[in-house]
Amino acid sequence: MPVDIQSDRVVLHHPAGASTTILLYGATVISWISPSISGTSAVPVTAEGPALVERFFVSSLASLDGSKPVRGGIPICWPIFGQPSREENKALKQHGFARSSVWKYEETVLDAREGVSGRFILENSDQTDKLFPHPFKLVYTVTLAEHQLTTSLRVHNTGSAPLAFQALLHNYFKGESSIAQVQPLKGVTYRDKVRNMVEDVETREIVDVREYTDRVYEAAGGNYTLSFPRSVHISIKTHNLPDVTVWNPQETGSSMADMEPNGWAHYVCVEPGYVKQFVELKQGEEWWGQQVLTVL
Ligand code: TA6
Repeated sequence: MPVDIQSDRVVLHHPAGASTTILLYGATVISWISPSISGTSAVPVTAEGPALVERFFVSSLASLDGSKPVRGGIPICWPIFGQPSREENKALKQHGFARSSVWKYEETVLDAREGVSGRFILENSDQTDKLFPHPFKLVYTVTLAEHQLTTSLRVHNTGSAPLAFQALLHNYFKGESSIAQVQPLKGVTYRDKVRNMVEDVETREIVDVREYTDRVYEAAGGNYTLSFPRSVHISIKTHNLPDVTVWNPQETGSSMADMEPNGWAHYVCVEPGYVKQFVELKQGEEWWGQQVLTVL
C-alpha cells in the first residue's frame, strides 16, 4: 500500500522498501528510510538486499504531539528564518509558524518514474492572520523514490497586497557530526551566527562541524554533497533555494530541552533556503522552492 493515512501523520511507501513519514503538524518529515544507491557508501547488505537505513535525526526528546516544533527531521521555516528582522513580522517566533501549524493532507499522486507523492496544504487562518496579516496558500509536496526524497514548497499570494517571506528546509541529517563533511562551499560568503553575524568567506574545501557551527552561506551554488566518510554520501540539489545554513550546536545543544543527551554528536543540519533576501510576490503570483535528496 503506497500510502498510509493516520490521524496525525502520513506514511509513504515505495515498492523497493523505502518509506517516509510526515506529521500533519508542521508537515514535518520525521523519517526517511532508504537503501543506499551504489558502492560509494558502505552499503550494509542483508539477505533481502541493501539494508534500509534511517536518514534523518529526530531527538528522542522531541515533541511529536504538536506541542512544539519537532527537534529533527525537516521543519519548514516560513515566512521567516531566524528571528524577525522586519517590523511587520515582530509578532512571529523564530523560524515562523509553518513548522508549528497543523497542515491538511490533500492528496497522493502515484507516478511510475517519480515515485509516490503526498501533498500538504496550509492556508492563512484567524490564528495566522493575527501574527501575519497576509492571505496565503502553501502547498508542500513530498515525493519518495527508491533512493531519493524530494520536498517542494509552493507559495501562492492569495491576497491583494504584496506578500514578502523567507523559506528554508531545516534538514537534520543523521550521522556522526565528528566526521561530517559538506562541500563545495569554498569561496562562498557567509554570515557567522557564532560570531555575532560577522560576514566572512569560506576558505575550506570541506566544511566540517567538529566545533559549534552556525553559518548562513549566501548564494552558495545550490548543489552540495554531505558525506559521512565510510558510511554514507547524500547529494542535495536545490531549485530557487540559493542559500544554505550549516548548523551543529555541539555542547551548546545541551541547553535545548528537547535535545537528547549528546544528540548533537549524531546529526548535522544542512538547510537549503531563500533567506538572505525576502521573496516578494504580487497579488496572484506564486513561488516555489525544491530540494532533491539522493542517497549515493
Ligand atoms: O538553522 C540554524 C538555527 O537558526 C540555529 O541558530 C538554531 O537556532 C537552530 O536554527 C534551531 O532553532 P530552533 O528554533 O529550532 O531551536
